[in-house]
Amino acid sequence: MDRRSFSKALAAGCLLPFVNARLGGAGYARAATPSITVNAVTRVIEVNGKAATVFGLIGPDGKPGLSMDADVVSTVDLISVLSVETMIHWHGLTPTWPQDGVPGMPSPLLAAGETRIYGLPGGRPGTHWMHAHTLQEQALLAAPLIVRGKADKAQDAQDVVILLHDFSWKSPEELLVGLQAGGAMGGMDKFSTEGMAMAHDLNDIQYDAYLANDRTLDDPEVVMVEKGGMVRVRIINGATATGFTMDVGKLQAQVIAVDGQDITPLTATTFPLSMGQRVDFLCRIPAEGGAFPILALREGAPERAGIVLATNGAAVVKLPVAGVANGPVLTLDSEAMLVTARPLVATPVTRRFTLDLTGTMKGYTWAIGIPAPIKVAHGDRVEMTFRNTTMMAHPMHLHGHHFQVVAINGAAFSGALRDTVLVPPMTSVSVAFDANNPGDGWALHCHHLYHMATGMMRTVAYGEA
Ligand SMILES: [Cu+2]
Repeated sequence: MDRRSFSKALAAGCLLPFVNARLGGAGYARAATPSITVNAVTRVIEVNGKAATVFGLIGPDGKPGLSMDADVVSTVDLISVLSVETMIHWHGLTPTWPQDGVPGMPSPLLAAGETRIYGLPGGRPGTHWMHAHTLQEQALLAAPLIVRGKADKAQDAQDVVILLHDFSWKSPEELLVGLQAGGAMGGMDKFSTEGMAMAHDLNDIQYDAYLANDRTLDDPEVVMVEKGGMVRVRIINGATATGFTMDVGKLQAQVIAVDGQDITPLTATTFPLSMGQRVDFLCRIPAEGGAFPILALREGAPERAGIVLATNGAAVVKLPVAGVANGPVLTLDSEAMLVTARPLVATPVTRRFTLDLTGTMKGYTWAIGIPAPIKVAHGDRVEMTFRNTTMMAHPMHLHGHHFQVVAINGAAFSGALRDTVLVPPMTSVSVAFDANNPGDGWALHCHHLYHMATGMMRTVAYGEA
């Protein structure tokens, strides 16, 4: 189906007869609950005044993204309206392994025009997202996936969702070839402080734009809010190779969740957000009203993305993309202060792994070094220590599980529950999780798309070690 006939079908509310729904590799049988449809489409957005053809994931309301109920298993019909193969990973959900959405692990890519049925547990309420686990992620095949529970529905706060992205007029294949040819070094930002033996490497891709909900900061989305009201801002870093620091400005704010998992509320107006990570701020709009930018500051560089919260009649001042200063370099200072609302049950660790994050900018190859396959048994309490031996930071993501951050540089603490943790250069971070979701090879990888594509990915398999 081409885009025009797809739009016509959507408008007519009769898309389903056009597609041949079948049980794909996911093998999930349609439940009695009504299904939610997600369409993988191509669409046109405007970036810096020019038309850009990108991918998109359109939910039942015709807008990007999906909202699910925490208390039910939702049947999701993923409908590919693309002319190329594709697949979507449900980042932050913990479905069965065949439904996880990594190509070939184990399910095959969806063919052009294919519909595949997924049974996705809502699980705990939270801010999650869905995205291609391929280079298509760079071309915006990504959207919010918000799971809401009873408490959320009762909460007297307006929900505002922000998906961040980094945009290039080049194709991801071109960007990758450029990195492998050594193109990274020329444009790379260096960061060093006193006492640091070597400069850290930041931003190996200089993008053409940084987007918040598909828009640049000089043409932002403006969300109407109420004077004196509460707003829950759910932010997803869907960028492929850019870290940001979120800044809610003058608003009174608390960070209430990271990676969709509640924490003990932390009073803060800024928070670091690496690729794949999410953060939820609960903000109070002042009684006198006004316009309040929610900014994403690019790491080590002046560019910004963001949206504006505005009360009725407030003057919205146009903000330039470039700020006056470089965005902060992401550290674990905030991470060390986080306390999960739901710690893992205290139990002895039954299996430990140390994984060396290695790589070289020359030739652009990255890896997770561990001599043997990573094998766990159902019921294990697993502890993994990531040791970053490189000069770039790596946001490490494990599929199918939530882990608790339990140590930074060997100093134990009871940190946040997450699915993606930042491991800065020359730093070690330990995480613990319960092996409670069997699979023959759950993806474990760096969420920098080009680090993953050039080798920084392993699997965690259940079975006899
Ligand atoms: Cu990495």
